[in-house]
Amino acid sequence: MSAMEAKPRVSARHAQLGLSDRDVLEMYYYIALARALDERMWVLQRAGKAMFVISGPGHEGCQVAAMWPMDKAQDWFVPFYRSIAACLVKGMTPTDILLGLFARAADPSSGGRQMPGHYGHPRVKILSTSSPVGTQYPHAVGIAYAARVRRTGEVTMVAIGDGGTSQGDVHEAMNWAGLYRLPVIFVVENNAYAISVPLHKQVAGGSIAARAAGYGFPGVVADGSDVLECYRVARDAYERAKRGEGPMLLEFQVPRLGSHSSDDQQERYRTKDEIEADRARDPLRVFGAYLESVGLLTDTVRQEIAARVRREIDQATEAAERAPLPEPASAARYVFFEGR
Ligand SMILES: Cc1ncc(C[n+]2csc(CCOP(=O)(O)OP(=O)(O)O)c2C)c(N)n1
Repeated sequence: MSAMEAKPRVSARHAQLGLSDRDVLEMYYYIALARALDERMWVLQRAGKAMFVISGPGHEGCQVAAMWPMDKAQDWFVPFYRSIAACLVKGMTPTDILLGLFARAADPSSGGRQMPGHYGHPRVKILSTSSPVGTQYPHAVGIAYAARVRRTGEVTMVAIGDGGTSQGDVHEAMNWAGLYRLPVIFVVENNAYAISVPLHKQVAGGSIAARAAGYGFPGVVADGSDVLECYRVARDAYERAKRGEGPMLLEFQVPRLGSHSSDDQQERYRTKDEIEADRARDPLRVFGAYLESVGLLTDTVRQEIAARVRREIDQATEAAERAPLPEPASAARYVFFEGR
């Protein structure tokens, strides 16, 4: 029996939330997997094998926690470019993600025709990502509206960054969802920057979550480094949506552990102290420390998870790199309507 299959023990916070030892170790595994995949993508970009990387170091904890209560087969997820961890929990594989990075024909997001970071996977109900930020909010509300009309019971979760909430689309979407009490969970991953623009230049009222009151549904703030707290609010939002009580806005305040993208250098507009302070809030470390404190993340378990993650990322890199590029003749496929 491997250490990860050890008999569940009852321990403080996570047990109170109804999470088993196995659940929290699995959550830690996904956070570690997303982080390792992220790091691998940067290495590949620096090695000249990928043209661009936009990833989410620091965002993984809240993403895994928010996706956890969802029904992975039935519900919908509408991601943004930092949603790697959420997409992994929802059902994308590291290979799927790297096929997109290398622009390979088998990339489930776009057949290798989108920029990296534009996740989508019809089979696992992840909607394709658009480049203009904010457009995903009305898309998500449209899906939630359809679910209501068709009485499917599906819940939709949509994610965005703090800067993206300045777009008009976001307000229209939340207004409509509030009016019709739609089964949609609005996630805002607030890392306090929109590229190099700090939060105080984007948000006059001081709070993103507070905006929800104006649309007639609750908005809550959670520390994005506190995986269990993020899980608690996400589960509340999910249960509320399932009961037909309408949307909820979850603002996760996350550390920003990297630059905006591989075309950016955050050291040019952030102080050393600020970057250091964010490092101390790294969800991988914070959640790891919690799991250690309750005796779950022993050295053996940590090594076992690290080895599993390394193996999966190595295999995914090899498979994706070997996969063929799309045919030149398919360049215009899906650009124009192809149905009847
Ligand atoms: C409508 C639109 N305007 C501008 C851009 C360029 N752009 C891409 S990401 C981004 C910053 C978004 O910041 P935020 O939503 O806070 O997310 P973060 O990248 O910080 O996680 C901008 C301005 C865009 N893609 N779409």
